[in-house]
Formats: sequence, C-alpha cells, structure tokens
Amino acid sequence: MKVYLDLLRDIMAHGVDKSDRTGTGTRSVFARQFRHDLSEGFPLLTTKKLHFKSIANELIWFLRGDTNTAWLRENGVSIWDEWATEEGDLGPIYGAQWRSWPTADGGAINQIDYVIDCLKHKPDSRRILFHGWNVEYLPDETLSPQENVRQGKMALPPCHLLYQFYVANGRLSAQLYIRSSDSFLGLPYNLASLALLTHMLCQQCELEPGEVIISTGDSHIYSNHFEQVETQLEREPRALPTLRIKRKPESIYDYCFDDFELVGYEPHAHIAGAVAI
Ligand code: UFP
Repeated sequence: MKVYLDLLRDIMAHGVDKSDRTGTGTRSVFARQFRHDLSEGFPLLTTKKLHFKSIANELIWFLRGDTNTAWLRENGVSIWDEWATEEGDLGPIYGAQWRSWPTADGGAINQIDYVIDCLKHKPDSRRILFHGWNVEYLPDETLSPQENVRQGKMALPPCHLLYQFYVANGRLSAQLYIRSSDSFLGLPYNLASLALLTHMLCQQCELEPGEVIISTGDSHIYSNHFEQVETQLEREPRALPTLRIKRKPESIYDYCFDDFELVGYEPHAHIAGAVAI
C-alpha cells in the first residue's frame, strides 16, 4: 500500500502541528485523496498487522443497524467500549443512520436498501450514496459521550461520513469521505472496511470490484504516534492478501465473520499505539 505510506510521509513532511480536542496534539494536512484498485488485492496493510476480525465484525454490526456494544462484545470486539453507557448504548451513531435515518413523520429510511436498489436497477445513477452526518443527532461537545447518549444524541459524531458508489463496465467503485482521519490508527481500518463493504455489495448486486477511493478532510497523525509511523515507514510493504467470500448470503444484512477468508495475509508485526479519546 504505497499510497498509504506516501500519505503518512506527506503528513510528516508537510503537516502543521495543531492542538486538538483530545489534548494530544497532531500533525495535520487538509484534504487528501488516494485510490486502490481492488483487482490488485485486498487493501489490508502489510506494514503492520491489523485485526481483520474487528474490522469485519464492526461493519457487520453497522449493517445490522446495531448501536449497542453487546453484540460487538459477544463477537470479541472492544473498540467502542470507551464511548458507551453502562448499558452499552452509543446513541444513534452509524448503524442507526445507515439503516433507519429518522424522518419528520416518525418513520425511518433504510439508506442501504436504497443503495442496493440503485446498484441493481439504476447503476448509472449519480445519486448512489448514503450519509451518516445527521445534524439533528450530533453530540454536544461540552457533554460526555455517555451524557449525550442519555439525551438521545450520538456518543461521537461520525468520522467516515459519506459513501458514494459508481458503476462502469460492470465494476463497482466506492468513494468514502472521512472528515477527520487518524491516519495511523483509524485510516487503515476505514480503508479495509470500505473495501469489504464494496466486495459485499459486488456479490449481492453481481458486479465486479473496481476501485476504492478515500478522501480525507483533517488528515492527521497524533504526536504520540510519530515513532510508530517512523517504524512503519522503514518497513517494506508485502504482497496484499486476497479476499474470498465463502457463500452468498441472502442479503447484505446476513453476512457473518466466518463467511470471509483472507488468503495470503502475511504482514509485519503489529505496532501498538494509544487511541486518543
Ligand atoms: N477516527 C478515525 N476514523 C474513524 C473514527 C475515528 O480516524 O472511523 F471513528 C479518529 C479521527 C479523530 C478522532 O482523530 O477519531 C475523532 O475526533 P474528532 O471528532 O475530534 O475529529
């Protein structure tokens, strides 16, 4: 994933040192984009080992429309625990907006159904997208995540916001806009998740995987990740794995982790880094 390593180099070389909400400090650039052709392999970083199970289960959890950590915990994923209430609630975050964006008349819109319908019946549409930034439910920054949840707001505002899809020559491409991108920890997850979602949509809609494109707003590296980034940049990228989906589930909502097999994932060792909260 040279494009990813180039982005890290770009931020280190050209970034501005800025303060941030978490008090950690970041080096940051604004507005970057990179792309990867899925025919060249599944974009799971090889310069450090990533936990694909967390990435896949989080995506399955989003697609369930679930916003409680109970299911994630049952499936060995702890990445959302810090932000949840004691009951595991996170408020109307990603899954709620994707599957049931609330409407003024008390109904809900399933944005994922809309995308699937477009891909199957009007793949040339220029409106094939879904969005997470529902301003009515954004948290009040002066309150804790848990207090926001108790008031019916999101624990965290979405980072990966806008997913748009494009079909040409039977190939499906996807572009994701990330407003705020923790380039060492978050971005590799977001990229793999986008690629996995694209593969699932391809299987459901009988399309071939095209490109994944990531566009980032505030593209930063936390100051306590600089050393880890240096280590990563010294490593030689290895061949990308390929993704095999073992069966075709009934719908986009019926995948489970065991449906996926990564073939040939032989990354360098994991590099630990603290999550800024
Ligand atoms: N972040 C990501 N990707 C994600 C996610 C969070 O990079 O999918 F959920 C990072 C970006 C930023 C922090 O460093 O989490 C969110 O903080 P803020 O809301 O202040 O931008």
